[in-house]
Amino acid sequence: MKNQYMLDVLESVKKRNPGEPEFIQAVTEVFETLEPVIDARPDFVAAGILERITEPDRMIYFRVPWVDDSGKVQVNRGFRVQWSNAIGPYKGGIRLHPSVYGGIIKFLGFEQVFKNSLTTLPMGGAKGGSDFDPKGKSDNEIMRFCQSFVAELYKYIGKDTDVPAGDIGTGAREIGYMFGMYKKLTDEWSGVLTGKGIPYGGSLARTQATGYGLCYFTNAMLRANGKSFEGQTVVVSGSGNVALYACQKAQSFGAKVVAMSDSNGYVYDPDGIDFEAMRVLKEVKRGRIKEYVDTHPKAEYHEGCKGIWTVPCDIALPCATQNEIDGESAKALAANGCYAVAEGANMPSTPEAIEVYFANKMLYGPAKAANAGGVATSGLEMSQNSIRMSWSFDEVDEKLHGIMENIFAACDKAAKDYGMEGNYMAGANIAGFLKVAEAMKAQGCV
Ligand code: NDP
Ligand code: 2IT
Repeated sequence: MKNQYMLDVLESVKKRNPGEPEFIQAVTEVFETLEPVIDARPDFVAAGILERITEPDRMIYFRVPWVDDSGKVQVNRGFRVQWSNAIGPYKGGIRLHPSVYGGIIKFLGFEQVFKNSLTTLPMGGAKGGSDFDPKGKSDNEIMRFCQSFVAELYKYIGKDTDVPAGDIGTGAREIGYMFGMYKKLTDEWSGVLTGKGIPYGGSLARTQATGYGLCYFTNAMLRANGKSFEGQTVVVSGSGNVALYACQKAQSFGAKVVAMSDSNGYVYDPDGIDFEAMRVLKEVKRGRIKEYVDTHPKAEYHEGCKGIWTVPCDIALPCATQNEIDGESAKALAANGCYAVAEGANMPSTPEAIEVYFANKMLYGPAKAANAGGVATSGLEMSQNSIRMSWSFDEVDEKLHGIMENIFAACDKAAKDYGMEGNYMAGANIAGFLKVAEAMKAQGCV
């Protein structure tokens, strides 16, 4: 990056956000690709768009006390960052994981602004969460935590204000408990959360949406480069909501998914992952991935989740967490012939890994474009709640498919327009940014 103004803004972002490397990483990546836009748009400089877009509208930190099954009081920290409502109500998931702190929520909230813009639906960007660890907790403990979390959060959210949803550690069960508590506190039934259960306002296909959307995006990217999923070997990291449905859709497109993981290790199945067995193990039994080999004797379990990137594949779909592919893992992928990486997780590739993708001319589908199908379908859930209607699975899936095709087309076009053909990372950042920047400029300095 040569633009001195951008270097100065980035320097000030670094100074103001000490100890938050993930947030700095996300901002740096966006800035590095926005340079040609800022060079061409002095009006954005005059309007202070970069200074404003790197500072959230507000950030809420709160205590979440709850009583465990032994009667002991536990205290976690809750977060909600409301980043930008320039183009619609704040919107973004809630992450429950012991690694959560302000910097993680900020990187996710910042990314969400551009992602939501790419969906073409009217949604601003937000993120929330807690350092609560759902692993090993009983259903009642999960419920008491969720109720306490919402007893504070409800003051700040609303169907036209801020609409949270799921993320790591937050699925339909948690959203159900949160929705119940919101309703009790406000005496209002509204589409204040998405990812709800189907009997009470959830959208069909929201569960599948992020994984399916990832494959729709990847399919479009492959097609534009003369390739397809058919007959390809695929590795999917993670085995949660996004990973499971990415596996299912990739298989339906004719690919063979040979490996999946959790934070302890990975399984390799030379016959291809048995999707239904994996879904029941992870979604219904809430088991660990190593149990898969108990019923699939040809499959192997390996300790350590990083090893999954040494499994030879044509296409890699990282669907677990941030920075799960480092430079070394990216080199292993490239050396084994992998030619495409598309991100289901948020920021799963380190900057070094991304350099390796470009150096090896691999196709690279960045998270904020490739995994936007989840939040896009959340937007469709909001629409259904507003018009008091429920669309069929096929109707929602078809809309999702169209949105993902359009997102790929927008990334492809923006990259071409700014002289970076094939760089979908730059295309996603530019296309996502332009809409928000225009909206911010039009609305004045607020
Ligand atoms: P889940 O909680 O359903 O699954 C998370 C998966 O990732 C699990 O297999 C988990 O393993 C693994 N994982 C989590 N943290 C780590 C870690 N620190 N190291 C290694 N593995 C880890 O979450 P989702 O599937 O919903 O989310 C996965 C990713 O997709 C996240 O980056 C999320 O932000 C992103 N995303 C999610 C969307 C959604 O709609 N849910 C939408 C867009 C993006 P274990 O069980 O061992 O913890
Ligand atoms: O990262 C994400 O886009 C999500 N976790 C989904 C957010 C949403 O509001 O559906």
